[in-house]
Amino acid sequence: MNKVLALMVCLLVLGMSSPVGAKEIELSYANFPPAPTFPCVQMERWKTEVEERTEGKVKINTFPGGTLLGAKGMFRGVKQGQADIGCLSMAYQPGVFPMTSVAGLPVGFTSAETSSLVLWDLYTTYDPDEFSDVKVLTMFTSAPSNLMSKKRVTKLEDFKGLEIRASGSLSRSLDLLGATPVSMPMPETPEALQKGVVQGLLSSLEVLKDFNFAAYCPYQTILNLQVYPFAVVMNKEVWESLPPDVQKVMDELGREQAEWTGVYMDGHVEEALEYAQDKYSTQVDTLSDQDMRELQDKVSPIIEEWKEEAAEAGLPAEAIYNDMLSLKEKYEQGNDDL
Ligand code: DTR
Repeated sequence: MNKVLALMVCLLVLGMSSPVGAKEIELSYANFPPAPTFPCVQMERWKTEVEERTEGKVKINTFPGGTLLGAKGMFRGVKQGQADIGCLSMAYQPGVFPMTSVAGLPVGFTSAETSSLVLWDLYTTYDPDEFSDVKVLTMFTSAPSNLMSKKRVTKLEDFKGLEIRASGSLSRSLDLLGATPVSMPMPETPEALQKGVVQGLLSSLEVLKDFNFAAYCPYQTILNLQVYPFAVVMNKEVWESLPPDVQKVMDELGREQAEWTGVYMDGHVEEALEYAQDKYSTQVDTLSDQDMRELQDKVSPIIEEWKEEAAEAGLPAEAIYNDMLSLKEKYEQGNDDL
């Protein structure tokens, strides 16, 4: 009798896990930072849009906080099929993305909306080999990077010897400014700050709120340094297995998602600055015009270094760079139809 009962329970449980009208397609989406941060906020928005626009045909299971794949293993993990979709920061793997890393050069982007659209346009124009093993679903960038620090920095000289966390070409900027860069992905930064391994970080300022860095970094200095490029990629075989109507929904979302994320990011930076000032009375400094010009001069070798590396990788470096500058100007003037 007991066996019969157990069997009935088993059948019931099995039946419940695949109810009538179950989603036809389930996809996993891995992300490396914690759920409240902007890469994950954009992930949830994309999930909702895809689920709605495919009328329930597709279900996306999201895994924030490195629960499925971490920052550095993201690209490989998606290619190997450990996750169907993954969100990666190109700056965490120097040398792997010679073309799209152009968007991480110090050219003075002032908004994530502009830089995200520029990155997406450059990617779709040049269709670089670096992403040929995956399907790219969207790209976007963080907002311009500024300093958050335990020590007040009001002039270029103050950078000397400061140990600051960054990644990719932002670490190189710190080098050129005389600071001591400590490279690590964002999720490792809270511990490094708490333990005093670093005295601050270079990033977009929304992390003052999303990681509560305002509690450790009472000083911010506006530098408008590089943005960090991101890509959302899907395992190629999984992409090829999707029906055309689902592919169409995802393709149509590519540029829209880039823009949405940029707009969200810009607004969220403002919110985080207000939060930091209200809750922790943080102080925002700017450098003198003279120091800002000098800063631009000091970091400019990064552009030449990128051009050399891109040319070595067989890319039309000058053309890509010049296209980036014209696209930047176009979007800064709010002219989308050029
Ligand atoms: N600034 C880059 C990218 C970045 C900005 N905000 C977040 C939040 C979570 C992860 C990454 C980022 C960086 O420092 O990695």
